[in-house]
Amino acid sequence: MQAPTTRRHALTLAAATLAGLAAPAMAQDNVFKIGLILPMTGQQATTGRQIEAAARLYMAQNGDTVAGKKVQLIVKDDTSLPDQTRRLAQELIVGEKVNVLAGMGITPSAMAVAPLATQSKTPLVVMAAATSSITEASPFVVRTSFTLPQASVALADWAPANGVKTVVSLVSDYGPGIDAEKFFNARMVNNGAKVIESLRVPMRNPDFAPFLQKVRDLKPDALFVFVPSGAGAAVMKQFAERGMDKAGIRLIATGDVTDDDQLNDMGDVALGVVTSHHYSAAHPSDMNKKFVDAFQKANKGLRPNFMAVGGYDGMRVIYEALKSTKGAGGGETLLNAMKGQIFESPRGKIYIDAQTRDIVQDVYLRKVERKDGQLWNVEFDAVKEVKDPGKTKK
Ligand code: VNL
Repeated sequence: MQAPTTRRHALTLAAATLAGLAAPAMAQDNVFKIGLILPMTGQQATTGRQIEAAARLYMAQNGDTVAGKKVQLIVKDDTSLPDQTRRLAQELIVGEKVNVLAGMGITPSAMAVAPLATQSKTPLVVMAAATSSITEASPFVVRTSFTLPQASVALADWAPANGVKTVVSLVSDYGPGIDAEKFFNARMVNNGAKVIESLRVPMRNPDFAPFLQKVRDLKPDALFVFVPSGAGAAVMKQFAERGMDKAGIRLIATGDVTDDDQLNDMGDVALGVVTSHHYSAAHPSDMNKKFVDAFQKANKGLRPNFMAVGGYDGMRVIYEALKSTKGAGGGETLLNAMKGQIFESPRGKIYIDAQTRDIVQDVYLRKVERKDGQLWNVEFDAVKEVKDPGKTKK
């Protein structure tokens, strides 16, 4: 009679111990963690500020309980140093056991984290970085920003048809700049224009002056520029200071240069600059008007830029994947639910190509105009459903 009691006691104890152990695990189970790694300080800080603000706006508008799980956003500052990005991603995967990694302000950061996403089977939602090859660095990458080939080609079709027969390109000397140079220049040549020179300027602490002087001497019809978000105002200022516009050289660029985060402070020199890009805060849709209003209200009047929209849509992709999998399943299940999503974004209709995991979207031609005392990228044409040309070469 002794034994069963003891055994029952032992069983009860074991059950209690198990329950005790299980309690925190259960709590964990009801939390869905998003590790958002961004440059919140340093040269790319505006990108981090824009994306974090957009992610928080999305959560404020859509709640933080999805499919019965509490969504927790963990924001980490990598100061845009890829070694930091990698270290933080490691900590988030191993320590925090995040369900998703997101953010990635610049290409080197995304490239540093891609192998960790693969090893740990953690979906990596790239919200900013825009070199074509990033989606090929890991099968767990999904992109909601854009690619430079995608943004550049439309401008290279527009320019020769609008008086630009000779061009010099000037790009930041790393992934996205090299993509922009390659695809813009090749398309210009294909369209019968002449590329006089291809210039590359260091990505960190660039001094544009000597390059602009060189462009002045070469006297092309236009200068084509790509620099990452945050560096456009400096280019614009030095372009004016060197009297390039007065020398009859037109500035054309990807929309990274007439970045909505800075555009309004650039002054008259920006007027008339034609760019191609996937998002303008002036995009005339109801959804975008609501997005811009809500973003500005929540952020002391800050105007959202293309980084913000990448962050906002990235959160949408994560939320909908969680919903459609009903909160069950690990990285691979979640990843599959991100592929093929199609929806209206503040930028227009977009989808995540199920094969490439890259974004397909309209690319707009825009011209800087003053309206109600403010500078805007006003869209005047659109190329529909552009797939990344960087991937169709194979
Ligand atoms: C990148 C591309 C970064 C475009 C950017 O801004 C940008 C990148 C920080 O892939 O590093 O506008």
